[in-house]
Amino acid sequence: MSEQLRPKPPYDRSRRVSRRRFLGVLGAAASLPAASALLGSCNALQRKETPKLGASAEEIIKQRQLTPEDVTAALMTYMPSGKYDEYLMFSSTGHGGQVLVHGLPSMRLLKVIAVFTPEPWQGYGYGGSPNRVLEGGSFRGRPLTWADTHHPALSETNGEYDGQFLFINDKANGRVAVIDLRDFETKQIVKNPLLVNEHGGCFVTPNTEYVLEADQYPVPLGGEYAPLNQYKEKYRGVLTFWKFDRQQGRIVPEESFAIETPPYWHDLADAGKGPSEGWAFWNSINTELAVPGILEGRPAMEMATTQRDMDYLHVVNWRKAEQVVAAGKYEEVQGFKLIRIETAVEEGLLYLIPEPKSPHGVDVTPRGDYIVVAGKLDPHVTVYSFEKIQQAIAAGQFDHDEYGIPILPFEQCLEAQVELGLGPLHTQFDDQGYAYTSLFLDSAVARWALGKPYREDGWKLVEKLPVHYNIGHLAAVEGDTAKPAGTFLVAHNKWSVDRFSLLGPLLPQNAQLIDIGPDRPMRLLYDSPIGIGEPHYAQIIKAERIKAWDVYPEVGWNPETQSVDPNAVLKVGEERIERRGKTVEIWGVLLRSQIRPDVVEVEEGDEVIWHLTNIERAKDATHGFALGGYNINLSLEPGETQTLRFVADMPGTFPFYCTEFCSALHLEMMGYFLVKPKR
Ligand code: CUK
Ligand code: CUA
Repeated sequence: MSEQLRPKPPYDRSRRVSRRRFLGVLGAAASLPAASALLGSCNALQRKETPKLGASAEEIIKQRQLTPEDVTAALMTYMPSGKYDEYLMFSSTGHGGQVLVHGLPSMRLLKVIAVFTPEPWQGYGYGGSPNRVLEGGSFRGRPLTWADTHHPALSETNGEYDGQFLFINDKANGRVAVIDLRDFETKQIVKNPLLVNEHGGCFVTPNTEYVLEADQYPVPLGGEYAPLNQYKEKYRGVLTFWKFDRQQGRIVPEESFAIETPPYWHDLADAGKGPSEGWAFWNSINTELAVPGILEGRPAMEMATTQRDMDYLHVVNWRKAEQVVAAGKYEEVQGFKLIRIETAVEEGLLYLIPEPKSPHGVDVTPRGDYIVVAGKLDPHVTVYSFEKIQQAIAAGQFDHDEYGIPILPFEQCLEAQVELGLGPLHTQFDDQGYAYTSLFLDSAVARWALGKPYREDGWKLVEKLPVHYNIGHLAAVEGDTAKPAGTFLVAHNKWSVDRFSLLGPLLPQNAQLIDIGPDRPMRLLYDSPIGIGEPHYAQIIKAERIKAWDVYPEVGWNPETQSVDPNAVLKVGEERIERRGKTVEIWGVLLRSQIRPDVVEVEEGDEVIWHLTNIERAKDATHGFALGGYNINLSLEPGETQTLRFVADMPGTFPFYCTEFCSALHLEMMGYFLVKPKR
């Protein structure tokens, strides 16, 4: 990366000058008092902001020197007590390994969904059935307790979010998780056996037939050892299509498949829709096929991977790939169906199109007619026409890369290039025919007009809004679906620098809410610090689409099977303890304010199987079950049954208790687990 293209720290001198100039322009345009009020609100960072108790609205506005824009922003985002947000935003947390759910426009954090990282409050990874979910994501038999989550993907029906499931990828370990949005719990983690590191996932096909996932940093298939001087021959990229069974709510690895590619690094992906349904698109970088090796005298990867002016957009006909697999033209590698490069070429299901230098995001327009690529080292977005791609395929005039994959002529597939600014990354859409692209180096959101059939005044930049700072992804309401809603957009900024109270050198990210309503310039409404991990992508859904349970449908519900558990205890008085040789099995219940049975005595070395059912039917009457010393903690939501299995290998006296303050006599909700030492 050249010096000029490095992200500028927002606090450096050049930025400060340009900000002052920005304020100067505003001051000239606006009336003098308005400009001084704006400057006042900048200085306000250091001033005490708490208004006098009992002050009127006018007094508060005056004392805090709020501008009319500030007041509008406050009124648009304020959520009175008891009122619900209209939208829900699901965002990744990067190497936090979980998913966040925020309400919009209030930007209130509503939930952290435990996905790849154990989370005690949700009883996730502390003895109950979620342990099996986490184990499903083991790496060659080794448990993993974190992930680098990047791209949440809501399930879709006809290209619109249906509110049923959420998928999210793990870049670090090559995994995908499935979350059921009836109870907002993670149900499955699958490990991709062909790759180690990935990035181009999760993206779903318009009816969620498949969840897309591809490598980022290639390895030999399955991650076996091969020295780096065999990169071209042995290392491979993998475009994966995970089959999703909506009825079961699970990915089916046996019905999934992958397509082998050269060891280009794959970046983001998107699935076609409308006319392009049945196709998928992946960006790539490092078509130079460079490998690291600074100590061996090789150039650093940031130099080596940016030599060529063009990389390759991968264009995949997945409907055809599906037929090729059905016809048996695949190999089993690591127990996974793989279409080899030669087969993919022969069958005409994989094409490349040159794309400008080191692209990052690829986003299909709402009608499925264009593919927008943003190249982080190119100030333009490049727009390809799906129709033109099809014509170029039909015309059959291809170059080939060194692996024999056809390359379609760039000019023949190109619809437009729009210059937006420095460091374009990701693009979203609204209902007015506008696209929104994040500009990492400019720290701005660019609003630009799509061409026909979206708008007459198409393919041009409309305006830019500064954000704070170094924006990565952005998310508009249903902004990557067939029917974007417009209204709001959230900028997921990587750096917050000076926006929040300083709490040590690890700073939060800054999610900024932006009004993208029609017929007016974009306006910044709200800064929301993200103190849990680093969101990359996010999706925003209309809240009404989600039909979550308030209590489990029946008493004794097992959230793993989504049905009544045969070991559930349905009534108080039916709890019991049985001993069979060295096994002690307990059927227990929890209710306000008892854990029954409340004394369990076993012998050291006994195997303990402990079924626990929360028999409550009242909303929010969750009970916890904590067993200190044994690393056990469950969260039992109303109606839920969980089963613990462990060996009582530590003699002693262990109180167990409820961890949720559920009633006035919550502290009395306890018992003793006694493990009698061997003599
Ligand atoms: S990536 Cu993070 S800012 Cu993984 Cu989608 Cu672009
Ligand atoms: Cu149940 Cu506290």
